[in-house]
Amino acid sequence: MEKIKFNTLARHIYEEERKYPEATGELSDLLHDLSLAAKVISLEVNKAGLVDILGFTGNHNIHGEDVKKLDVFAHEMMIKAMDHGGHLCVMASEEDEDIIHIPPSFSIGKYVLLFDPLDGSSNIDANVSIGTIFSIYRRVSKGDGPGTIEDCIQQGIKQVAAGYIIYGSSTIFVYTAGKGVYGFTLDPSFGEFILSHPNIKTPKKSRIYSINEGNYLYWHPGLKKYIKWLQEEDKSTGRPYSSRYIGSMVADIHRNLLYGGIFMYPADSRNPNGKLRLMYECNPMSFIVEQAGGRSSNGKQRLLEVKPESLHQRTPIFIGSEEDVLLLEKFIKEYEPAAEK
Ligand code: AHM
Ligand code: MG
Repeated sequence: MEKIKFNTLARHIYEEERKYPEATGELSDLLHDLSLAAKVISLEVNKAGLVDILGFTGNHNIHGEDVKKLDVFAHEMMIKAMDHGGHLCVMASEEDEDIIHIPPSFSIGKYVLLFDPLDGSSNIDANVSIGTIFSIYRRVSKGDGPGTIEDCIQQGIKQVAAGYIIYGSSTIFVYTAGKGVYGFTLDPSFGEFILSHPNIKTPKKSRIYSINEGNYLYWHPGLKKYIKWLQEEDKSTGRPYSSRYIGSMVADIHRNLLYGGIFMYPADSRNPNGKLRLMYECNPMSFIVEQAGGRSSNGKQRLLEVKPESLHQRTPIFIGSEEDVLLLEKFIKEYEPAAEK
């Protein structure tokens, strides 16, 4: 097995930046600030199970201080860590209806940050993996004043960098700046993210599918056929596939990224736009998966090319090993109900 070079996230970012003489170092600073937020959120996530034992009640701890819900904590921590670096002109969070302005007292930068502070909310109290997702764009609005909604609603292909932090059996920071995907594991003893997954490449074909099958009844006929096909026995195509579904997008996609797999959150007859958010969840994960050699689609179109219309819009998503996603698209096309054709 090839030995991985001992490197920290901070040093890796610095080394990457030095390869490009035109780089200003601003993106590196942003990634560094994000890693700081990730460490604080990780600490808080790890303490979550102790809340009852330490006598925290309701919204207050034993000292009478406020105890915030973890997702609210993560949302506020991201803002606190990111608003004053001087590199952002505006932010947006899945937890906030409106865009988040940079306070007038802080200088305004040329980048835009979108994030889902803590994804997988239904798993928070069960000690199951959850994650933070982020996405970085360049500002497109004119001038050097505060950024606008226009800066936040850009096509996924315009992303400059994207990443996620998974809080699982260990905390891992995975990011891409368009030159491959790198993963760093947090060493809790000295608080550094250490390079653990250099240049991640996802298998082109897998034997794993991830979807909430409880919604089967409401699916598109093509999706029903596809899942049934995956469950049939045929050695030559590696079937039947195994099913793995955690219900935390970050955790499901992280596993599939490493071992291969297709993750799906489709539209269905009850939720015609699916569940997951284009700007906060699907675009950043699509950028990462594509950079690792995978594919991401809304069933009909490459997800990163979808033109967004609103900040919180939802989209169906099929993402992971390229051959699996291509085949799914074929099934969707072939079994399209006449009304949709
Ligand atoms: P959240 O933003 O409220 O946490 O919801 C997003 C999560 C994803 O992490 C996950 O893939 C999906 O919701 C699971 O949904 P379901 O419980 O419907 O299967
Ligand atoms: Mg979410």
